Amino acid sequence: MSQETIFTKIINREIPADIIYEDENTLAFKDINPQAPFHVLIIPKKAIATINDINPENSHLVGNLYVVAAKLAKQHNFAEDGYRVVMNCNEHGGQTVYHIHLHMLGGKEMGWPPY
Ligand code: IU
Repeated sequence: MSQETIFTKIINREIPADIIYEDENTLAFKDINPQAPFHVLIIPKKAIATINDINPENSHLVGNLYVVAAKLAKQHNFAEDGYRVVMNCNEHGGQTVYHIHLHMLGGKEMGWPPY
């Protein structure tokens, strides 16, 4: 199931976002409520609602999110220091927007566990 969310509007430039990366399948933009000095959301342009909707046909789109994360980390010079990527799923995971997105957080040392 794929429903239109606010992220579809960002992809279609119907609402503004601070977009820092785009290619044919993927978009990355700054989170409006950053939890780290660098906090971006990396999303597939094709809407996939949750991790539960990933399958062999669309999994390459999810793999691309990690390719972009690695690229951005190098570009922004914190690949070696490290960073965190997180994808929340449904209510217990803390998901609020039902278009999968990889949170990428960098520029500071993260704590663990994340709660
Ligand atoms: P979550 O994993 O679904 O909880 O993350 C949703 C994120 O989307 C959250 O960090 C919000 O700050 C962020 N966000 C955004 O960047 N721009 C928006 O217009 C909306 C949410 I709505």
